[in-house]
Amino acid sequence: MCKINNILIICIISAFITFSCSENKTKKKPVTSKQAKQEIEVKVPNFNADSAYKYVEKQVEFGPRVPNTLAHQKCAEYLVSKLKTFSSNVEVQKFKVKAYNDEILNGKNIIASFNPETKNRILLCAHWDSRPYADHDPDKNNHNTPIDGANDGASGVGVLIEIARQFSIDPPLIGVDIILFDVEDYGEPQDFITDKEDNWCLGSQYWSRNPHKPYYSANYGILLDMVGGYDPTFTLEMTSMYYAPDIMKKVWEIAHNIGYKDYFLFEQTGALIDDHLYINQIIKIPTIDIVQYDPNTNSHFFEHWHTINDNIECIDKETLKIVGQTVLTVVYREE
Ligand code: AHN
Ligand code: ZN
Repeated sequence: MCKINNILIICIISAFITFSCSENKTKKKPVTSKQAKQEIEVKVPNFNADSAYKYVEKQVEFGPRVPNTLAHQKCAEYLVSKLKTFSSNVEVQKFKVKAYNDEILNGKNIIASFNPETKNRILLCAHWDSRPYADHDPDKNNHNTPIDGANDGASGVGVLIEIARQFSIDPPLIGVDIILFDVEDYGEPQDFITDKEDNWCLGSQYWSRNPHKPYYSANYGILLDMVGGYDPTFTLEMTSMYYAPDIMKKVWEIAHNIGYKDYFLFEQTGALIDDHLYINQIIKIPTIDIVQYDPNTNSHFFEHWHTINDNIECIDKETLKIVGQTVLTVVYREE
């Protein structure tokens, strides 16, 4: 009797232990591999804004990077040699295009690839040329003066070079192509309107028709334009929303997730003609534009847009950090 009782008690206890253990297991939230990657494995590098700022400063020191000038040529050499220190796959795509005024411009799209063999890739881009005319300057006498383009041009490129540096230290899982487009900003001046269509973004139009690799594709693209100004807000620009609403949502949510909700607003604003338009239309890679929106200016761009004051003083390191850290997080959260 006593023996049976003992065995019974042991059975009951062990059944209880087994039950509570298995209950414990089922109570735990199942962790999908995607979650595990995001919460445990994924370490996103720290974007260094001082480093990005130096890359912006260096570009501006060449002077205005206007196509067919020496400063433009020198800056191209600098960008190529800098990117070569971070990637063994750097290509220069040379091309000639006709501007709105029939001038022939010598352009160079500069491309740095990471994990070039994988088909699972994303595209990050910005334009590296600067505008030949400060045609929105309050002083009409400056309308023919070329601009430094510290924010309009150099800021996006500075962020992308810092991202390339981070990739060289800690390679991402996904393939990435960084493309620095040329001849974005040689469009018709506001006091010389022509009937020539599509006269902006000539470098990205060229690349979209002649990608650096035959049958090139990417899952999606992110364009950075004017990402260094003070007091920035980035809104849901309509061209991006038309062609790539899911990417927009993903990027904005990640920005909120890492603490930048005050800068990335879920507010729709007007459609822009920018490099992403042609990438969407011609090569059909869904591409968004992260571009500062300022409700207080006529242009809705930053205050010194296309003026002689778009110089290094326009650049806030904090803004470079906000955008750079967001884009880095997007890349490292991809599988
Ligand atoms: C136009 O003004 C046509 N597009 C804005 C794109 C741009 C100019 N981005 C920088 N400069
Ligand atoms: Zn511009």
